[in-house]
Amino acid sequence: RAYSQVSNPNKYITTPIFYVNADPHIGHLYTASVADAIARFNLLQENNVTFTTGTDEHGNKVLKAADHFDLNIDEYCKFISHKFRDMCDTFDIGYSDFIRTTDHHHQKAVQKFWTVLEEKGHIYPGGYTGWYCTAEESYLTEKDLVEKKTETGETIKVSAETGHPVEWSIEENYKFKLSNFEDDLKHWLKDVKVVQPTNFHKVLTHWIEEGGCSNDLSISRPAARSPWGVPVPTDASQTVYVWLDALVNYLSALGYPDESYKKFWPPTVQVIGKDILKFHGIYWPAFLMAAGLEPPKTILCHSHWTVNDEKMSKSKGNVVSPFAAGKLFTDEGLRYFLLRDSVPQNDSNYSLERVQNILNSELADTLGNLVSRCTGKVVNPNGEIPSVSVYGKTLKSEQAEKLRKNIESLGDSAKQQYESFLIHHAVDVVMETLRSANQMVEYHKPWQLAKETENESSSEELKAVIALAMEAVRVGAIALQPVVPKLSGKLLDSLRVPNHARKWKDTKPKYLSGESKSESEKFKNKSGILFPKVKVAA
Ligand code: ME8
Repeated sequence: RAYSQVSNPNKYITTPIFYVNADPHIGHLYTASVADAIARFNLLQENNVTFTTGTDEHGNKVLKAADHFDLNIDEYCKFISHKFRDMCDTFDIGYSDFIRTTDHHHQKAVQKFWTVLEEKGHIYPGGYTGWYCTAEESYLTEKDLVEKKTETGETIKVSAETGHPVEWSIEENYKFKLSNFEDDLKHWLKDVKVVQPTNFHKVLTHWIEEGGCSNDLSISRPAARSPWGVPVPTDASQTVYVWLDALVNYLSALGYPDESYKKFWPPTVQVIGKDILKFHGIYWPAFLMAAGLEPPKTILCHSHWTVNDEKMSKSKGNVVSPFAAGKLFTDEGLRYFLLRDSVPQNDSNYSLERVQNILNSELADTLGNLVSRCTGKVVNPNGEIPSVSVYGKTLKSEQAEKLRKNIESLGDSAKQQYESFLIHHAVDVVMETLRSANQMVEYHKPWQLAKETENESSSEELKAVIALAMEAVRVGAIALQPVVPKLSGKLLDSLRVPNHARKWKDTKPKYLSGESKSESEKFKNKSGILFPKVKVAA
């Protein structure tokens, strides 16, 4: 699984590591798919890519979950961690390393990182009295809380953001001098590119202006209350705060403290959800600056998926399992939908009807029909793909002109969209080209030309139509590899595009490349339907 190419730029892409207190859902798959698409796009650019994901396994929340299932904590963590890994494998999330915070080398890395912070004078013993939210593993201040009536009529305080209850807590612990890093953080945030899209950059800037780092941060818990964690190296009566533990995964996944981590440091893109922006946009860069390390180049923060316009939650019972959804829509279909029907800055909505409409209109109709129109029995009984170097420029219709323009600009336009993390727009660029190819086919009516093959000009026109439409499919399939690697692979196999000719530079149309006029090819798997129509919603 390791991706490696010699002497090209090194890129490090990460996902958050997921809590093992519950099963994976489509939100987790979405984050992993966004990061995977970015990693794959970088591979197509022939960069050296390391891409990591994994599971976050310490903390009271996880202990409680193991208890609930009456399982030994190690067994429990392994069991759920395996489900996340299984999700990654099922949906082609091509990680180079899957890190677990219970891994021995990770725990050693956390202790090393702690020691560096301590030696540099950023940690001091302190105490904390205040509200603690176990579900968020976070201390909250009065202004983060609202009151709520329970079923028994009792009034309790809950987190305003998540609705989870808080408890009053008095404890001794170690603190990190977060307040010392306010100016450095502001300086880091001066470059708006470090947190994208800009609405989330604004949220962070606002937090800091509102005093978000004026209080120091508790970074350990008494082991008596929080036994499931990494022991503080200099004080076994304390365990490291789960968020510090978890954030260090981005270093330990690269081998830290072994010097080899430097090859990929700092992270190129760290993909996260909006729920963990504060941890990645304030605590994480502050910890890194304190340790003398460079903060990430870009944090890509996305919004959330709702289900039928409601927030996904266990209590509502509307949590969508990626495995179940993958059975309804195929693995590639689900991945396509999640990446295609979302924008990072706003929430997106999952409904059976919506998935069905998108998949049927784009994968089955626009893409699938184009392929079957050009390879069907009547139009193309021998399954030929006529040489596009010969026929690419021969059609003179307006529709063919427009299609050629689309094909020629596809590589640059889609690249720009991927580079701006607007994956849905990259898909738009491809779909636009495929729709234009369908219009060209409708105009030239190959099914009629096929009846007139004794007429030489009809026969040549037929070959040109098929060649140009298939060129649109080839270029589109290369550009869609980050989104649907398997489906694109299948198409490129059918078109007999060799593996070494599937890089981004190969999106250049062949009829422009001046390479020697190639022979016709035979389409492979010509009888198979590319993407069967879905029928699950009324
Ligand atoms: O926060 N829509 O883990 P977690 C889209 N362990 N994405 C969603 C989502 C939704 N409805 N719900 C969750 C943790 N996510 C920590 C992270 S990293 C050092 C430690 C995604 O299992 C989104 O990426 O609660 C969110 O940030 C992440 O899952 C939270 O996963």
